[in-house]
Amino acid sequence: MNVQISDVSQSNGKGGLPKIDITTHSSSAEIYLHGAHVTKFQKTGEPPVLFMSQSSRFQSGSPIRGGIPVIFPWFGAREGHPAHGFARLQDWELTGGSDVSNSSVAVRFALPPSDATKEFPAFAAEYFVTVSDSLKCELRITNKSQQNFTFEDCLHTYFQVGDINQISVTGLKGAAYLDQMENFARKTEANDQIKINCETDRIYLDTESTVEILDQKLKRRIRIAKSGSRSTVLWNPWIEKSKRMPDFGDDEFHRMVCVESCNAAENKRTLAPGETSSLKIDLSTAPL
Ligand code: TA6
Repeated sequence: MNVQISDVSQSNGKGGLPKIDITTHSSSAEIYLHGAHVTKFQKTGEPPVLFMSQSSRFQSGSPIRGGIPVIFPWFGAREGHPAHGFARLQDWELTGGSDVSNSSVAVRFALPPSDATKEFPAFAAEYFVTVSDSLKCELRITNKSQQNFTFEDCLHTYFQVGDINQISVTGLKGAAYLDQMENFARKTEANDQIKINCETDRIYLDTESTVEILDQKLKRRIRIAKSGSRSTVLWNPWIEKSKRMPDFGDDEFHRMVCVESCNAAENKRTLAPGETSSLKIDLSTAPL
């Protein structure tokens, strides 16, 4: 990694995996090359924005549990393959970066070809992360083949909350969703403020809305703005699924919620030869 940017240091993190640490005058972030995985974003003087499991694995072939998993080229389960695609399991290359200003640092990653990528039409996958008083992430996929390329992509963000029982999620009222807890039954969101009090696993469809997490305990709102994303997934594993996840603490569901910005299920994407897609999120906080 020969990228030299002020405020960016490179080191070996957990499990000896290479990572970069970024500091700005108002925030700090941490990104592992494994999966180009943002594992930390925190504004100075505030609790972390991203949740990280204390039981996460940091090893080749395993996903990191928490932060922002980069999901591509499929979402969810796939017969004979790891769930959520291979992008989060591969080592990405740090290909560039710059001090956008004294309060913002941008870095860029690329997914190198591998045995896993060869099963798919030729593509280029690039990931851009900009750290400032907000966190902006962009996943760009370019179809380098001579055929259409259909895939799903998702920034599967884990957010830290003070207490799952004291949050609500807004911005999805009226959206259709597939309820994975009822065999993907199709429903419509009736609530302006969604409360979570059981295992929740929903793929909201055809929505480009900004979502907010209103956290009464931390007295904070987290705003998830997005573009190039037609689906939003809302997930909390609650009690029983938490116990079934070896890389997730039994009681960690109290302090996290996933709001994932995706193109999944019937919102999957198709790129014509030479076309490029862009999935962007902009994460920010404000006092409640
Ligand atoms: O995004 C929700 C979901 O698909 C859930 O069904 C749950 O499986 C979660 O992703 C985590 O998946 P993972 O493969 O990271 O354990």
